[in-house]
Amino acid sequence: MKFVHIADVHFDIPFTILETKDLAETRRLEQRNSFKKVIDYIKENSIPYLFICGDLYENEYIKLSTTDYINKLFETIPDTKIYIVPGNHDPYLKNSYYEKYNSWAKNVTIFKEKLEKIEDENVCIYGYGFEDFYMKRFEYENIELDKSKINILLTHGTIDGAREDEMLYNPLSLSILNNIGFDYIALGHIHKKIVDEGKNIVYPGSLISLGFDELGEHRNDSTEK
Ligand SMILES: [Mn+2]
Repeated sequence: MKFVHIADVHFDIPFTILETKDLAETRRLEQRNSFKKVIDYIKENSIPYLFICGDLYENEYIKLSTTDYINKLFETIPDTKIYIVPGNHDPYLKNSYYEKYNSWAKNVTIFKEKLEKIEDENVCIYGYGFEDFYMKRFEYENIELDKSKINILLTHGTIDGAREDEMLYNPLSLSILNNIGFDYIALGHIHKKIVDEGKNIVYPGSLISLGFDELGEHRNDSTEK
């Protein structure tokens, strides 16, 4: 199957690290353009699924105009099913745009904190996300997969975190996840691209560099499995 997996777009982040408001505004335009490139890629290649694994926007700063921009792009790929798991910067709060924006495109599904399973032909998509700025240990050990299907987990969190603060962001255990046996685990939270040894647990990294600690290439690969 073909899908595109992105995370950590952080729409409308203020970019206060940049010296002038003009520079920050320019960077936010680049942020929009890079997202549009992803959508254009999906359109040109008829990719059936888009997974957005948290921190699509900044809850505190996201503007209605930006939400409209995102949603209009979603509407340009009506044949692509878009699955969003909210992260710690865009939790599914009451009055968040996830909750209050009532024109989300028909092809968009937004997960909440309760694990949901969506069956679609030969694929089972499992997802859960943040409903607040923090999420402690989530019970996922007992998930039993139908191995005759392709099983994908979407979430936003920390794999094998050790520090106390990491435990506040949906801590996940690599060995437990490996035991469950998902074919692909689409994550967000870490802004650097990380692919585990089995090549099926992936942080795509932020879409564009959001700070001077995120330099280097940021690529939008599509994955075929
Ligand atoms: Mn993030």
